[in-house]
Amino acid sequence: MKKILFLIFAALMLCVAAGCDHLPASVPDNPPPSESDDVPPAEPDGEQAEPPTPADPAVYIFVEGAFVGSWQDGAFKSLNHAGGVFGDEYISAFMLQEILTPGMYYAYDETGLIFTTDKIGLYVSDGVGSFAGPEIRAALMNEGQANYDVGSAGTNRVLQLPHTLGDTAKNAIIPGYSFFINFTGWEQGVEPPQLAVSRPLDLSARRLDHEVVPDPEDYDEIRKIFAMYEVKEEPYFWTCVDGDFDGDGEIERLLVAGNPDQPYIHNDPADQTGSFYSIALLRESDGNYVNLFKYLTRDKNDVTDWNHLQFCGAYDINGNGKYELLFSLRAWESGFNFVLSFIDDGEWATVLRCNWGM
Ligand SMILES: [Ca+2]
Ligand SMILES: [Ca+2]
Repeated sequence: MKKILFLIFAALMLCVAAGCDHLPASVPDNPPPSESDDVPPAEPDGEQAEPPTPADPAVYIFVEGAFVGSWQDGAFKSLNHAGGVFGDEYISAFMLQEILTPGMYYAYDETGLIFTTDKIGLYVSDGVGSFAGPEIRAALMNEGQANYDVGSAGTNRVLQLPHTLGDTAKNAIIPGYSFFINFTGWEQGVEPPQLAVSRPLDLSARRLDHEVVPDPEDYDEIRKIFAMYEVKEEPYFWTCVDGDFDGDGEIERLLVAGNPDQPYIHNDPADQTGSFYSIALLRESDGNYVNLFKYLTRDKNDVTDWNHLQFCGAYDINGNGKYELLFSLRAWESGFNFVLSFIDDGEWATVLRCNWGM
């Protein structure tokens, strides 16, 4: 029931913006053959210009159903400020038309490819998290087909890909509160996958061990951090995964931990701790711990004052032999989905993020 409520609530947001007025370059895979053999090839004249380098099509990326940004021309492009706070508007305006241009999306979970789909869904409503402008919302209501009713007056739309938006809707910008560009494949009851991308991933080199359990040293490390924040509770590990995350041939351990409360609701009057601690660490092969992320809240006895860090999988999205680490920080109206990448200077950094409160 909580999950249903959550999904219904989740269907109540989408946001706003304004921005860019161009689409990514689209390059055909195979140029058309020459129409005629009569035209001789151009002679080099000594000043021959370099042929333009064709741009790779952008790879659009969804984490847990929410659009977080793209990979294109050797760089990630984040929807929201990668290091921002909740409520920041986007730094990178993406047009809705962009993510409707690919003909197919590929959905993954820990087991690998779980489905492909040529449909995408979005939520059109007026309020927090809606598309900007009544004209655009009205126009979007006329796009695609209404999907199953989740109690929101049929404002879910399903679009067959590739989809070209009409004259008004073509100006729609993906809201900076990327709550309801849901991506499920749009079969009722199908939950958003950990990752959905607009080109298939090569997972052949993927080696992750989810069967490991934290060592005493792992507990000690978290306890040390907890002690810094005067937390007396024992850490609870949500995730413990071994793998060569940074592609150097050595195995690291990813640890995601928090305090031992139940993850989503914190309203037990008997529990006066009222604290929530979410931490992600990487234990390197030499035993050193790298702090990837931590999020601490200390408010008491308020149903909205919880947080929970959910690991959403490790995938090499950009094909460089290093895993990107996907997370969703679940928090009441202040959460976000984000992606860490091992960047060139050897540090893990947030490269993609979208506001995704609940
Ligand atoms: Ca490694
Ligand atoms: Ca990578």
